[in-house]
Amino acid sequence: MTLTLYAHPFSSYSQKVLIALYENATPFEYRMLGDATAMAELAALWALRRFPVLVDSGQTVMEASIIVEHLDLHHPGPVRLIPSDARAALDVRLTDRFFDNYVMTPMAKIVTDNIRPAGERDARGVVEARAMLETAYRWLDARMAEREWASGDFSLADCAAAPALFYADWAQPIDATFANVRAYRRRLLVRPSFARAVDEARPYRPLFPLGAPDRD
Ligand SMILES: N[C@@H](CCC(=O)N[C@@H](CS)C(=O)NCC(=O)O)C(=O)O
Repeated sequence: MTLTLYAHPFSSYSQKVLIALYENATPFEYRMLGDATAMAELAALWALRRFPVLVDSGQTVMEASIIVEHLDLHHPGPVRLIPSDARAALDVRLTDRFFDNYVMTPMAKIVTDNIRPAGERDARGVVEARAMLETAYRWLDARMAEREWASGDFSLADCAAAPALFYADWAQPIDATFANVRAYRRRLLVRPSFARAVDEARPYRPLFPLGAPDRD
């Protein structure tokens, strides 16, 4: 076994990488975080202690997008997550940035604000995060009008989109007027790689700070 992944099933960025691994049935050792030993190992690997982190034959790889790129480069399978055409790859990377910066980040802002003590909350920041999500949904709805996946064939962009839209809809429900986004989210939910990640995370739903809705 050359690949070790430090991750947690309920973590959105962990799911982004798990989707990539499951898409290609790539074997790996799962170091489940939460366990004190695994947390100490993570801290030794990456000072910022953010996860997921991949260790490949002694090389530490951080940041979910870079891990997916690393997997596509060094452990490719039948599902190529970065297109070989450079122009198509650029659009995949742009779309990946869109999901991280404008869906995942505001979603996380809303969720983490809820964990703070009442006197330390950032009401204005949460209003801005909700507004950013609405703008992102609108942009994505137009983009997805005639697409099955976010950028060409199933790719890194969809690995990013799946957990981002999954949790964003719990934090700031995607309005029915954004029918293309809702349909895309449903397609992602039945994609076997993401369906598996969602199933593995089910036991942790009581941990969702806003209260996980009884669906999905
Ligand atoms: N930019 C990082 C973000 C990773 C991240 O924020 N992961 C969360 C879990 S989903 C985390 O490490 N949370 C622990 C913390 O914030 O201390 C990436 O793309 O991998």
